[in-house]
Amino acid sequence: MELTVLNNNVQLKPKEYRSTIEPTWCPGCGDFAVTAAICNAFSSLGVNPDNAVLVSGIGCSSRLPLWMRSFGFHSCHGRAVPVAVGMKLSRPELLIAITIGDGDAYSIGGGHLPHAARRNIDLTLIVMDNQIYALTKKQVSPTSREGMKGSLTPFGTLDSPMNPLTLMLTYGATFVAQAFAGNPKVTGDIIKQAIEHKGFSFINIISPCPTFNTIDTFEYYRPRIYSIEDLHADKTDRINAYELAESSLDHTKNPEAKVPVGVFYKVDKPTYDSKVAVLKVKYKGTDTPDLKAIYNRFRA
Ligand SMILES: Cc1ncc(C[n+]2csc(CCOP(=O)(O)OP(=O)(O)O)c2C)c(N)n1
Ligand code: SF4
Repeated sequence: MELTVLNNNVQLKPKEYRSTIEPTWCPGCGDFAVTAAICNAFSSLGVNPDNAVLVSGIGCSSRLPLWMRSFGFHSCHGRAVPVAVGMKLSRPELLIAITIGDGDAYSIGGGHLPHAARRNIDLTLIVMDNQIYALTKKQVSPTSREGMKGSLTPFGTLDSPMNPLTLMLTYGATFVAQAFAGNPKVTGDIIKQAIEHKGFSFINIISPCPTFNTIDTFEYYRPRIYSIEDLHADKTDRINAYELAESSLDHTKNPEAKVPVGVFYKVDKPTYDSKVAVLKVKYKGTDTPDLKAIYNRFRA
């Protein structure tokens, strides 16, 4: 079964995807721009908000579904991906996107990523990467640069930052991209492509936290960001994708190095949810489970 929500064509303006609740983010937080980019993507795809679910974990960024008119699920820290997987497998016709932070995605929830990616479940994973644990007030995260001082690492972290792009390419994600919150138009377009992609799509969005990360700011990134679109036209070229992705962290050691944004990799592969649909038909399964029969199986 393939995604049907894109056919709804409801013609809402971007701001009509926003809920009536005012965001509680700090002024200047990159996550405002990510919200605007998601609204732009939904609007240009004609997504019906009644058929879209945003699943989050815990963190500043994970509050995002509250500000949106679509359905939302605020799950546990690190557990948004398995919650979204369960939703997609039971309701494959819905658009399901995950909106979480770098700590949530790459640390406590990191064990879920390889399996969601290798199964090619039709989900869109949007990570707001501020390179810090912001909600818990400045602990270093897996993407914090080496030497970053945090509330628990006053002399600077000894860890090296992980590279989420090379990781997701290795895990088998069929759509791998990076965006920058400082350019919401380009970010909206990448989110749109990710939603349209049938399979597991991943976007690392550099989304600065001006309150707790005063190094990796909008001002820091703006002159370093460059688009890979012109030099990387063949999105199925995994080796080139990998080399470009690998260069994404060079700037932490070399002040001259640039930071690539755009779509690194995109290939078509059967989705897990479409395989489940085939299995259901083959073995005469149903979309309306008999809950009473299921409860009875587990009664003492
Ligand atoms: C199981 C569990 N462990 C730890 C916490 C504490 N906690 C809440 S949010 C958070 C970090 C959030 O950081 P990140 O995912 O990077 O999102 P940000 O706040 O930076 O957007 C932590 C450690 C928790 N809520 N639940
Ligand atoms: S603490 Fe940082 S990530 Fe959290 S709302 Fe404020 S600016 Fe945004």
